[in-house]
Amino acid sequence: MTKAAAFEALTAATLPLRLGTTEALTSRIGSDAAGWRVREVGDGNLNLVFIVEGDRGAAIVKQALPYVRLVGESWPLPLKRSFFEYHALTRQDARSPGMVPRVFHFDEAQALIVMEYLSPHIILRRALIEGRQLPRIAEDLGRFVARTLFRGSDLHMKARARKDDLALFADNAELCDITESLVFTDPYYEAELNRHTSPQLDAIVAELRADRDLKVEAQRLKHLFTSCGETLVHGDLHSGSIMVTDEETKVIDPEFAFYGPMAFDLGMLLANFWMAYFSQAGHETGKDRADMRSYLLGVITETWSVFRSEFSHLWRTERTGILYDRRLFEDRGDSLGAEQALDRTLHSIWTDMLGFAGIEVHRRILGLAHNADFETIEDKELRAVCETRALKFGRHIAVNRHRIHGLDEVNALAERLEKGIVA
Ligand code: SR1
Ligand code: MG
Repeated sequence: MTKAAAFEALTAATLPLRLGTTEALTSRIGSDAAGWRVREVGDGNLNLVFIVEGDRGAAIVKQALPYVRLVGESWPLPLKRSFFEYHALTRQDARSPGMVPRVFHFDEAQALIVMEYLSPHIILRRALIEGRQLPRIAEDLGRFVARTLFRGSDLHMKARARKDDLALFADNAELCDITESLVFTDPYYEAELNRHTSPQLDAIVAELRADRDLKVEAQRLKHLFTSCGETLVHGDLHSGSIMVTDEETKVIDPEFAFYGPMAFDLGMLLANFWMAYFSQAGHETGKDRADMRSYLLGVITETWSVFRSEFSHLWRTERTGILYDRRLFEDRGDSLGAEQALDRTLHSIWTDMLGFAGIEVHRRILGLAHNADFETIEDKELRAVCETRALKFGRHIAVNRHRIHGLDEVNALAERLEKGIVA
């Protein structure tokens, strides 16, 4: 048996030499490796991403680094996240076909994945900052989340298969640890790597860190995150993990995948739409963004509604797992019982979704990993105004999540904060 070569990070210069005979690549982009054009374009926090163009096409080569790129070698991170990304992509593709990039090749020792180059797609976050209204995102993402969450759970899978997957993804502990610290804990105390717009936000940051109800709620949500292995979640479903054109939506980067709570992906996704909403005032150069703001609130409402209806459809047609056994309900003529159970399931996803969303908003303003929606607002005073509104919004939906009954109420709060009606 030949021994796998030791890991070595690629560079634009070494990539053609090292992958020039990889059939999965040469068969798609052409075998004249000396003529390949290679650009490193990774702008995420963790990995290297190369676009490789040959005379017959292009592909993406994504490689994990043994540390957190955003911070440097002082923060080691295992290469095996690439293994989890590969396995998550194959499962997402089976559960929601056409919604993730096609994978052509995986090399575990080199922690690299060769996959489809999505073009002319751009990162959704960038599109929303530019004020572009994408017609398909709510429908595509609502359906993607419903399908992946439902079909990765005990509602649908055979118990043995789900437990095998639960065990497989349990080893993604270091990436879970990032979320456990960066999302649920660090924002709420003076953690070393935190930063915020200062001095403008100093007072509200101190207030939030002294807010007992908020901290308890954040820890309850963390408890849910660590202990509720219901389904295979994407684990990092923000607008930087989505690529779009007007016609197509693709979900990328599932390296944080693990068995977690149903509501986590939805909470993160909707939080990023709400942050896009609150940041619009900072991108209003010349043209008013009122239309964009109402588009974003509409996207939130539609994403949730598509999610609900697709999840309900799957509940009625694909409930083949060990939960809410049909023999107890439909087979005995008690369809209403199955509907009652569906209502209760959706209600708890709703409540937890609000909590995760509120916490995600906070960590992007108070923690280490900020997002470009706010960061690209150059006027610090204006950025702080946008961030303050978002922080108050996040606090409200996290703490009051059990008393909030619908998106009309949540979006109305967002509008009042945006207009300065609520202090
Ligand atoms: C140290 S990693 C920081 C963040 O980047 C990723 O995209 C995740 O969102 C993570 O929390
Ligand atoms: Mg990522």
